[in-house]
Amino acid sequence: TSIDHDDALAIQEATPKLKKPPLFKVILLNDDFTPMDFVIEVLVDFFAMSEEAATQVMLHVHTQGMGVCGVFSKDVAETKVEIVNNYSRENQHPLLCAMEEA
Ligand code: TYC
Repeated sequence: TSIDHDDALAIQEATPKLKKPPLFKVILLNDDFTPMDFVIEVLVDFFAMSEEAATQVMLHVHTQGMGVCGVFSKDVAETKVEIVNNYSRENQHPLLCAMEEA
């Protein structure tokens, strides 16, 4: 009635392995021109951050050159990058959003 080592191996061999989908970091890049308030607005509106969290992330990007806005599935990360970059262009700011595998 108990499952021994050979049983376990047989089960493992017969079980299709489902790989965990990769996650992607969405990152913001610093630049010299985008107003700090605009970056905070982007983080609040598109990454559901509080004003306080958004200010911390913005200042991190401002001083360190880049920073993580969040970690998402590939589809969600791609959509966020596109939405943020389109919104920045529409408002004539050079702010850049990108993604990298986590
Ligand atoms: N460096 C910008 C400034 O001094 C502010 C800024 C922060 C720009 C974060 C982009 O991703 C960024 N106005």
